[in-house]
Amino acid sequence: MKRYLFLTCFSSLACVTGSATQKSEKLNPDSADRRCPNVLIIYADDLGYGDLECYGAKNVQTPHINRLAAEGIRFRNAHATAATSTPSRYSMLTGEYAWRRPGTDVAAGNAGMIVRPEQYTLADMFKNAGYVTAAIGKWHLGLGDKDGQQDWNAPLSAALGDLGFDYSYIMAATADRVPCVFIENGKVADYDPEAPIEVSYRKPFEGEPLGKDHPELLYNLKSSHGHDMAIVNGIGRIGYMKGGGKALWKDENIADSITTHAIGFIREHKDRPFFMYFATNDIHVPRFPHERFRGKSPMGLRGDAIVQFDWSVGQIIDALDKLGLAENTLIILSSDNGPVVDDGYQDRAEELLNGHSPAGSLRGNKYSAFEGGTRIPVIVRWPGQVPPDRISDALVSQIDWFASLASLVGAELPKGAAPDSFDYLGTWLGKNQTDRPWVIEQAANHTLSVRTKDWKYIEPNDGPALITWGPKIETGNLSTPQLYRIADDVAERDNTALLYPDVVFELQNILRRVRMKNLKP
Ligand code: NG6
Ligand code: CA
Repeated sequence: MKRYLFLTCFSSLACVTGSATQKSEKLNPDSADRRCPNVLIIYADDLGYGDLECYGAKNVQTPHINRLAAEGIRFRNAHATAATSTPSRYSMLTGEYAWRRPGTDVAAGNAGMIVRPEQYTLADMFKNAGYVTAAIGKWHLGLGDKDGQQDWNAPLSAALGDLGFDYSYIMAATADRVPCVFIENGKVADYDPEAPIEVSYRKPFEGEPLGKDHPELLYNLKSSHGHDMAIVNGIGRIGYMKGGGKALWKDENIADSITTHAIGFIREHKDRPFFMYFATNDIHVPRFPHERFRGKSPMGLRGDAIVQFDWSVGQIIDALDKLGLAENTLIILSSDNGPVVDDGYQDRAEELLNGHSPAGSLRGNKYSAFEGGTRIPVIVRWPGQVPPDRISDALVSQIDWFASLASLVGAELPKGAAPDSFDYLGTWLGKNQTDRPWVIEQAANHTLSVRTKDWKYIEPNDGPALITWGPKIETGNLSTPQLYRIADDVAERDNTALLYPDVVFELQNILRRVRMKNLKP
């Protein structure tokens, strides 16, 4: 059991200016003292570097996110820690690289809790600083004590309450994985006692039709690869499921449900500092936005899912405005990994791109060791504290949100907490453009890369050049070292490893030392 001492949360001004002369005052978090900013992480899923209008997208309009960018900083060299969801989220929420921990790859919907209750999480940090904390939306880091042992008809044996979240309303994994129900504070939301829930990733349940045998039942979306097991809401999923009844989600309502819950939480806690991790289902597959977003982009469902994501963001900033909280809320908007076009459903995403480039000018997509896998949009807004309409080209990584936000609220971390996270608060808040000297990126097959401001090194590995399932996505794998001079080869076309052996050596050395926990940025 973790103890919460409610000791921290100093004057944000002191933290922001870093002024040694300014006295840090302790705040009473239960009072209406508004100097601790609310912190809201808006985390999209599979949203690429080129997918937002304010990052150059032409075929989709994102007015609300454009507004955040106009009122804050748009980072152009920011990186997620991994090219898939679970390791990226694990790293961001624990401040520890996922590749240090076995069992942090893309999790099944019945995975046991991957972040262990005794680990110190970002939510623990905020809770200890006196914040009320919430996780809303996609979780994908396991629930319960053990893989496959959950009883979905009772309170789960371990859930987000054990990780520092006071409130949670989540999807266990992804929308394409069972169980297709929301979980509120460790229990299935809107539980239907008439339809007890069973979940398996091993064998089907007798009498439950499967997507692979019954394509005629896939009335909402058909699979392009995989996603042929349980059928829920006319969509094939990964994994087998029985029951759920009234608790089953309707994919077209997911954005509405999570946005409503997020706004409800904000309203309820408007008078004290809150931390909210708002992780959207958009724009992950199955892309099945609500009817009112259909046709809002010329790109079909994938574009419409971006519009729906932008709507959710708009609703939240509108709620903050109406409650008078905008000035006192730090918003960080980003994505868990790079984009993917065909990720398993016949949603015509590829065919309707119409020249749109989800990863912008970067090579590679989700799963990849190339930049497109992990370089993602990051927008930071905090009116009055973060300069408006700025671009930052500083090299930054989501791994540092933990230590930087701890620094913002004056939290002291327990020994061993967030071991890979470092304080770059000044960069995130636009006070300076200090680069991280290096950033480590993890591809889907665990290949690691090192980015510096000018270079990118991808360690050699013998994996295939394209992912082995479905669409043609470059993995970035090569059996020899790759070195790209990113400064003038952003698309990673020209492998210069043989030309610059000393740079290869230097970057390999960084990687070796980071692996050994023997190098700090
Ligand atoms: C893959 C799924 C893909 C997506 C991904 C996880 C298949 C064929 N593909 O295994 O659709 O769910 O896992 O995405 O099943 S992530 O963004 O959550 O990491
Ligand atoms: Ca993702």
